[in-house]
Amino acid sequence: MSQYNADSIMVLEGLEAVRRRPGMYIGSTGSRGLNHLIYEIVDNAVDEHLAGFCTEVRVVLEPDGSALVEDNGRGIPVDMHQKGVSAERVIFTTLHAGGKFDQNAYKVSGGLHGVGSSVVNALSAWMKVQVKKDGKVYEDSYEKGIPSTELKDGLLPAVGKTKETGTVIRFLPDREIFEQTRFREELVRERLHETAYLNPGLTLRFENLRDGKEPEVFHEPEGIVGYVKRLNQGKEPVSEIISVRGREENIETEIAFQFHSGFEELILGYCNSIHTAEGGTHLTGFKGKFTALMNTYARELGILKEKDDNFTGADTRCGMTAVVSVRHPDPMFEGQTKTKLGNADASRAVAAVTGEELTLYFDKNLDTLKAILGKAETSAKIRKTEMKAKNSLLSRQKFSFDANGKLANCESRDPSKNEIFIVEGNSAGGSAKSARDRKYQAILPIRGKILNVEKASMDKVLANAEIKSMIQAFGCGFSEGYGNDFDISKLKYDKIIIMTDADVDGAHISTLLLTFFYRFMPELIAQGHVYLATPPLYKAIPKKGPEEYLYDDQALLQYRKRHKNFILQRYKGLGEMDAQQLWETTLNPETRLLKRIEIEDAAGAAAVTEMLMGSDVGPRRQFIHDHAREAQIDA
Ligand code: TSJ
Repeated sequence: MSQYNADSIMVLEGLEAVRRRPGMYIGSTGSRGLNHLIYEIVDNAVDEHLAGFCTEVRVVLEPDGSALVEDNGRGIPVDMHQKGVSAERVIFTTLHAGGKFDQNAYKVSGGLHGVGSSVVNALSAWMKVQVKKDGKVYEDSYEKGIPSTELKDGLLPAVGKTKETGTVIRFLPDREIFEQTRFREELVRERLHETAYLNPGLTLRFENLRDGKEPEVFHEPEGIVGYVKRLNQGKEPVSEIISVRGREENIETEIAFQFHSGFEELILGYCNSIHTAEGGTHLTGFKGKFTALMNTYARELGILKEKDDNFTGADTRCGMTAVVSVRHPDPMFEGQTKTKLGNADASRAVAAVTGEELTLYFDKNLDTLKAILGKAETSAKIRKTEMKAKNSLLSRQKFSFDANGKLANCESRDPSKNEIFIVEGNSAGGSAKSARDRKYQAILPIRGKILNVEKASMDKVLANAEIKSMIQAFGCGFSEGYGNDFDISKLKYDKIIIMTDADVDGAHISTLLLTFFYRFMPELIAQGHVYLATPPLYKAIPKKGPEEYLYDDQALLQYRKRHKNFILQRYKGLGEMDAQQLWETTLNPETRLLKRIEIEDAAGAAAVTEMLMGSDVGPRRQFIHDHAREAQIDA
């Protein structure tokens, strides 16, 4: 029997390899990897669109947990391919079969992408393929990647007639492989919408029959211009949306960008409609040329004088939101997650289009050019002020001898054993000072609202008294991002413990502190030095037996089940506890509960801070109120 020839053995070995180490092919077996299966299949339809033969794609999340993906392309080839097997079979059972069939000029392939339908097939409990072409409907099916439909002379059986063409794939992810088999609706939706922006001629339909929601249609005829419009929603524009395109070295480049009144830079890169999260050559080409162009114009216009330094790249992109999309016939994806474009020709092509097309644009739109250069000037000014403030603080620090009177330091000089508690409020600070273990525990009380560092410029941040005393106490300096003025080896404490009341203000202060660490000392968090103290919410005093501290409402619920007769004392703030109680509940390393802050927590805090600092005070108060308790409980 030809079933047992060398080819089918290779196929089986391939499938087995995928099932043995699925992470190698789809990144993970969690919900990211699971969703990846859908994208992997959809990408094939996008390829067909890029080849010029497909205008619609439909994705359905079915009630039984399977997914359906359908396009109106030419239909996967079903004719005899090699050694008596239909081409369709080869595509779905051979690893990396894609390339052999793709005559498309641009394909969504390389790296994690385009690992192919055979991988999805191998990781599915079942897969059903329907191909409509040449007036016929063909069907095939698989279980765990192994064919379960019998071929007739190596060809797929035709099950009906049709005038349409296209491909329909249905598959159910295998529960034996995935920890999680529920597709994440919002992620699928977001991805399809993104695909619509990058392929303005394509219509993508999305239906979630699982949860019985209304079908959605993503069609974005404005393309990446529409994408930039959406990204800048709610921001105050400083320029119109500028869009340019061009073709160089067989690479198509399309760029859209707009400046807003803020300071953030957001540049999204795509190659063949794959988001290049790690950036790459297309972005370096764009940025490099844009910086050079802006500096040339700034000198021509006399905005920069002969003695002035050039604007930095970051200056010229201050407040820029951009989408850079290239179509490359043979993309190379590199980097940790294979999302960094590596082709050197993409850098040259994007730079050429940027230079030529933007020169044409700015020569005609002087006002826009001046507005953009104005932003670069502001950025350069802030940068210089910040540098001065930073230098003066750093040099002062070297000579100042604990200028901060409020810090109650510990006696030990062994950083690996020392802890510093940052305590909100003076009364709590007072009892913490008497309650602590003087040998290893330092107390730094902070008062009032520390400055919001998310929005403030660096010189304002550093002028803030609370921040200054923190930087001084820690001893390791600071820098924006992972810069080199920060030296973690000089850190004087192994644990930095934030201790605030379990109320609205407390939650706000810990959010602001985390935002500060995230922005100026991210390594502290990354290396696990930052913690939240979790003082109890209640003390339960039973008729008989010992008193017990309860740290959250869950604990109270449990306690109620075990005890009928007790008095419940509710702590409103740290200041309510006496020194002994504070020691027992919050300071004593033997009995306390600490929550280590992960970098994601801090990033979340920074994002929350960003949101809270909008101009509307109403929802901000509400948000703090709604989440204050929760922030303490999961601590
Ligand atoms: F729809 C879909 F997303 F589920 C899906 C569509 C899934 C997969 C695995 C493939 C496709 C698909 C493939 N849609 N359209 C095609 N087209 C081809 O494979 C094709 C058809 C004809 C020719 C030709 O040269 O005649 C070449 C190719 C590559």
